[in-house]
Amino acid sequence: MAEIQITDADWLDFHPNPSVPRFVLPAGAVDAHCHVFGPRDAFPFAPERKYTPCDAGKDKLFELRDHLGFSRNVIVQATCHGKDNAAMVDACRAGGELARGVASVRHDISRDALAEMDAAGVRGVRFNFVRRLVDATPREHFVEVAERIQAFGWSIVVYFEAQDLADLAPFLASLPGTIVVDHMGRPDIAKGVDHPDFQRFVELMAEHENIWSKVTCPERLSVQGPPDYDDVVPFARRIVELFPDRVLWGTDWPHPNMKSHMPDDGKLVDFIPKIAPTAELQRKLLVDNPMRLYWAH
Ligand code: 0GY
Repeated sequence: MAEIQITDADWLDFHPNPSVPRFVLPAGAVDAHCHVFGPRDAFPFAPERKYTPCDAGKDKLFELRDHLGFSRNVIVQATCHGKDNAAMVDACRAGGELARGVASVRHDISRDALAEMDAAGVRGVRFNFVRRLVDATPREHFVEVAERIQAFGWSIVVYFEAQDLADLAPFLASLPGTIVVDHMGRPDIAKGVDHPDFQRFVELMAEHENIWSKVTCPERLSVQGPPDYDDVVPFARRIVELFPDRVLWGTDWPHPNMKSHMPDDGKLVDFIPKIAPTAELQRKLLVDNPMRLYWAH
């Protein structure tokens, strides 16, 4: 009998009516970090998941894209779907040229399976090191995946927490192709932007021109909280100003595992000009960089 999948009791649903942002996005802007969850009737969650979210399907995602003024989405496989990429791939197919995907795959995935995902719009894989989200993956499995995707010109997204950077840095530096770090490596905002931990992340990017960062998730990182998330601004702004050609931005809709509050996605868009204050920085962050990385073919 099919498992009945019940949303976690403490789950926070995405904002029901986000505001219209005051910041007008540049033409062709890309939401380069978002997810789809199910809907579970069509795309059940994975047995090995660590959380059971609300349904948040592609129709809602595309509605939000249009409401906020984005043109395109990069849909990142969420851990609640494990390595079953069906919901993400279905959303990519439905989005056509307006959507790209980042998958989570087994180390022994076949070339045909990669080719099928490539045809649907997938352009990368995600390596997740966050222990509350996934069981540990042997590093040699990640290396094997990294080698298999080279034929397709895909990039790698990595998700880890700040305390793991020192241990992970040599491994990340050894990976081929473009490596995109989720949410600036999740710095501890309370420590301040000049703390050695964040400096280590800045140095990693300075030393390795293939390492990019998503300057995302002020709502997750902020100690101060909504609606302005001003304490995260110095961190994101430093990365944008130092590495303007290697940064991406995304909503992180539907905001998995937010426990303190659910952000208003319109207010998140209003965060962008604080971290990318000029039209040129905004264009690179929102259009040029994601287009170069995810729409090259
Ligand atoms: C994010 C952050 C989280 C979750 C996931 O795939 C996921 O489950 O990425 C998190 O819980 O911090 O980027 O969506």
